[in-house]
Amino acid sequence: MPVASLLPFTATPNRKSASPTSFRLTEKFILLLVFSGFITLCFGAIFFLPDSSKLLSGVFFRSSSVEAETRTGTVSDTSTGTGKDEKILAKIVQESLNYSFIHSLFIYKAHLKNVFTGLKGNETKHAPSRRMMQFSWDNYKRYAWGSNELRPVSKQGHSSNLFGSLKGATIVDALDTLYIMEMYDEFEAATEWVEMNLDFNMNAEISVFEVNIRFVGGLLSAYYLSGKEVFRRKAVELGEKLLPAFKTPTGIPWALLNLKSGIGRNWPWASGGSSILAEYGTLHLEFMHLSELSGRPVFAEKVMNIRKVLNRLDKPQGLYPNYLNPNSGQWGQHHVSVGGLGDSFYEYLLKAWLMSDKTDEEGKKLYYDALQAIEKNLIRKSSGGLMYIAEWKGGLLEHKMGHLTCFAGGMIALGADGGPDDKTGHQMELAAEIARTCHESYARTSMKLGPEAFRFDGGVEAIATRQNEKYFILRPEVIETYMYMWRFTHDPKYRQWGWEAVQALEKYCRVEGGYSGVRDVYANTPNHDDVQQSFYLSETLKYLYLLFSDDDHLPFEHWVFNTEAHPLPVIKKQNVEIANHIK
Ligand code: DMJ
Repeated sequence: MPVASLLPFTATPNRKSASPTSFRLTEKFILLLVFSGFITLCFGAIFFLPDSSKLLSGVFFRSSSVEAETRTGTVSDTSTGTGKDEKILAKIVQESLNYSFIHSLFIYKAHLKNVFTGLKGNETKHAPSRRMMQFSWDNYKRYAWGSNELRPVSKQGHSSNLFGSLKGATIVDALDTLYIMEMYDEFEAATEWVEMNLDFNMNAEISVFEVNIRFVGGLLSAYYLSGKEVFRRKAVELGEKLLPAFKTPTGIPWALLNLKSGIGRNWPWASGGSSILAEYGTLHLEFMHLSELSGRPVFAEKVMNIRKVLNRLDKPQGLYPNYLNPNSGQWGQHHVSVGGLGDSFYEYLLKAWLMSDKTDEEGKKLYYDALQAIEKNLIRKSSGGLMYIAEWKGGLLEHKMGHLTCFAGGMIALGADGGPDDKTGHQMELAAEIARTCHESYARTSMKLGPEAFRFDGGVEAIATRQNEKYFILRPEVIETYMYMWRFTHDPKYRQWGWEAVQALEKYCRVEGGYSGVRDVYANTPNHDDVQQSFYLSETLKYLYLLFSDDDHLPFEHWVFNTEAHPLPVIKKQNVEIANHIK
């Protein structure tokens, strides 16, 4: 699909150019006219040139791969077969379409809207989360620039083994949040770092899932929001590096991959050498976009094959176990969870359907069937009336819900109006109940921040009983659900709950050098874990910002958020149809 047809969806009411040299209104209009003329000229040229269909397909459906060839040298020339001049013309037309005409048009429209309404955005509502972002970013920049994460208490860099020796996780994860919050100077600094320093050619063993959702997802969003070619190029380059992970007898990818040798393996703790559902099942959105942007079907093929393998397997009670052996293609232990190890697999079924402009019927069916099985087997109500999603171990329920599971309120709300048998009302109620339970898990602590896991047994409800489940690491899932619930209901309680979270974060997590997780949310004074997670900037603060934004800021009909809150544009049906027609 053409990048040009995706970029219009970047329009939001307050959007302005990320370029440091922005134009005045009249200059923009003149530019717009000049580009309109230029585009008309180019279209005329295209239609009157010999073999115009080839060139058209180059411009609209393959032009990204032209770029990839010239800039990375990694993509082979299987696409257009056009000559050098045609390629150059295609490239000029594409760039005019993508970055100048379309972008200017929408920036211009956004500006006009503000002129007419007299609004400069919702600065007052946005202000707290934006200030929090500024503080997190400034401290990361000051103390940990280039490291993966910041240690805000000891004021130094931090790296977990998820990224091997890859660098800059916070920078890549934060790019789109900076852009969305209109922190353009910071966005420029981050872009420069990516251009100069983001390198994947290293002997590093990384988590395929984490690198995909944070790095590939972050780069893709930064590309779609800003139109800067460097992000597209780096995303495709990294995607190529991840492909050897799929070299298993079934095509179910390894969890860990050495970027240099291409050798993969699974986590040693995972049931009998299994791959993890939430890891191999959370590649779909990014890989579909990699195919769109590179013109190479291989990425889409890899993730569609995962579905094929899953479709062949029997599902106990219609549920998906968390463990699957990539050699035998058989389930490992029958553990099922909508939290850790399972969560984003379900999220990506729904979002694959939404991101395909509702053409991916298989994704849709898989999601609603899975949700039905979850409702029947895992969702329960406590005696105190709290709805929760339990975990399932070989047929037995563990009455525990993770902070991670709280994302499900947002997911169920997002899918509520698409399911079979007109269950919208029922699913919205379910989503609201889960949001309420997760809010209770916050409200029942001293710090008003939620524990990592809370239980509904032994006489407690929505409370952590084990010491090693009482920590809070700045996770986003509860605020994420508030954001979705707010968008769909406009019930002010969701903003109120979000505001409570802002106050708690300020009181207990903010330290001199940034924001830190805490070890026990039931204690009266915080014991900081000294990590500012990169997902705090990419997810928690972004969802807070969107919770207090107007609904037309990244509207859901045009954008789908990956599991790390990186917005990816919906691939519009008409573009797919045009592409198929021309092919
Ligand atoms: C994020 O990296 C993603 O949301 C992932 O899907 C689950 N966990 C973290 C945040 O808690």
